[in-house]
Amino acid sequence: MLGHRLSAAAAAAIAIVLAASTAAAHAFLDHASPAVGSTVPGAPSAVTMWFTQQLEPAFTTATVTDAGGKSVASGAAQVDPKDPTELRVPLKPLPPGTYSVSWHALSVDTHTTEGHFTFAVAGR
Ligand SMILES: [Cu+2]
Repeated sequence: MLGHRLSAAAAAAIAIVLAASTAAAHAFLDHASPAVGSTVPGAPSAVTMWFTQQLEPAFTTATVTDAGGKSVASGAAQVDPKDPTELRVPLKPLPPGTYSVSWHALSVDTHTTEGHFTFAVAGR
């Protein structure tokens, strides 16, 4: 069961890397915390994503949902004013489970990109 989850996560990470290398001029997800496909031991207070290009805050957003599709964000997704490649979504206290992150970005070169990934919070 865990093995299946990890290999799906690895495939998703590889797909993102391939997309980034074939269209390097756009804002693709570089890395995230919690990491794409990872299982974290405790509930994170936020999902933070770093992109390959600076983002336009007004047209960049992300949602985080639980297995039932319900939002678990405690506030709006925000681009960091000090680092416009960083997008952060604050989270409610998360019970163990798998969560989906879906992002839509407009980069400063006016191209839109989108993607999604999952992470899991381990049970105790
Ligand atoms: Cu572009």
